[in-house]
Amino acid sequence: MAIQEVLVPDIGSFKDVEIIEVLVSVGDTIAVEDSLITIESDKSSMEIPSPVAGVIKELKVKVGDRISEGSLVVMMEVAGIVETQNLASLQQQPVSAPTPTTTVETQNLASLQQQPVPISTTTVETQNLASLRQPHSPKLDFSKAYATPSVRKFARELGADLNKVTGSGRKGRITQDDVKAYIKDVMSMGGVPGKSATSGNTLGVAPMPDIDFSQWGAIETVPLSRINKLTGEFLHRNWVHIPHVTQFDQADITDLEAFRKQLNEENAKSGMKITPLVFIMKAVVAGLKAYPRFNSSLDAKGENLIRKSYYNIGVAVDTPDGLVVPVFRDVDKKSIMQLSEELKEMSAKARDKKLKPADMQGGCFSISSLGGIGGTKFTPIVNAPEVAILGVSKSDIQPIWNGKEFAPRLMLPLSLSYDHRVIDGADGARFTTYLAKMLGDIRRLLV
Ligand code: CAO
Repeated sequence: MAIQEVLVPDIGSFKDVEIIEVLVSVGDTIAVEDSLITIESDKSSMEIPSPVAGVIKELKVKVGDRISEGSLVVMMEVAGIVETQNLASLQQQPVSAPTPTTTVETQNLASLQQQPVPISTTTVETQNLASLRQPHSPKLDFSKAYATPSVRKFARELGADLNKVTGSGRKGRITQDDVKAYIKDVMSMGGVPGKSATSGNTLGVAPMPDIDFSQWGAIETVPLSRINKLTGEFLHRNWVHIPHVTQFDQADITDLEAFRKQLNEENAKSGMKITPLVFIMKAVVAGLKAYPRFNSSLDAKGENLIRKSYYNIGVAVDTPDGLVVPVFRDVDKKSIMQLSEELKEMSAKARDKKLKPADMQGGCFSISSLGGIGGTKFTPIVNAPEVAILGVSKSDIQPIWNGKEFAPRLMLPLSLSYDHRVIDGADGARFTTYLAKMLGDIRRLLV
């Protein structure tokens, strides 16, 4: 038997913090990881566990004392000769390979370390997996993380970045289960052997915290509509999988607008209303013809481009239940009047929930027009498997320099988001420039 000092280990950003509870008494038999004291800073509290097993011989602290890393907590009688140590020193040892008996997750990680990690730039978490493969991972800085030393040690052994783990314990403390859940998430995405980085279903990041908002005031819980949920899932998937770039531009639609107004006056009796959107649909088709890469889809493996020789355009429609995107077929073969009629019908169907699944399939490119509402620009999310989407905002009169003077022109803001795996920045700019040219002089659509 030997008497050993038990010191406060690495407790991150906690320094000179108050002891609010002493959890052991002289004579208590303690196992490794049993909590000895609870400390509390102005932000949170933390239990300090024992790094060794033994019997408490003497308490060196009391409630109200202030401690920091290295402070003496108790004197402990331990079996055999054990050198004075604390968990902080353990953390400085090279990270050893996980033992096969720890947990299922640890075994998975061990196997992961022997596997090549698929090349991926999609998420930071994939880079973490790459670091897991190094036998001696560089020491991770967990100083800001709120976790006990044992959880810190556990995270270090697995190479998990505690700064990215959301704590589910008291006052947000990170538990061992939180670390396991985080590792599972990381493994369920791109870095897992046999699974490509683009086929994972999760982001590989810690889940969002479950917050009780009623603690700050009155709340009401409103379930999401089915459309909201489906759209949310779809948009989330596309946002994660597709490297987006948004190209902004504006088109001078002064002449187009004069023509549109004239058409509307001529058709006033019939009740037919033509909005700028149908001209934009036509201009987009001209753009797809001029730049066929925009009228393509990546195959599932991401190895081939599938080029389409048809021109079906999806238009996002805002409904009380959420966003839907009916597809207008063969836009290249339809007149402005036909498209206006169809737009009216489809929007009504969408708002009356009468769209069939087939009405929303087979699109080549989508348009999201917020021009009837307002705003200057936005970044729409690509509607996969399409590779680009055009956002349209509200036109307004701007002073445009015509070489001699500033002239008032009606300018239409365009926001083109595209999949950067398929479309280069130069082509993105060419496409919006082309659109602006077509919309600036719609006679060109006939050429
Ligand atoms: N600039 C200025 N005015 C515009 C305009 C623009 N870019 N686009 C439309 N307008 C005008 C129209 O001319 C019309 O004016 P009048 O009533 O004076 O004739 C008015 O705005 C309303 O147009 P609208 O929105 O009803 O018709 P639309 O053909 O432009 O759009 C539809 C139809 C279905 C696309 C639209 O109603 C809609 O739902 N938009 C929302 C789409 C959406 O939510 N996108 C976001 C998805 S991304 O999260």
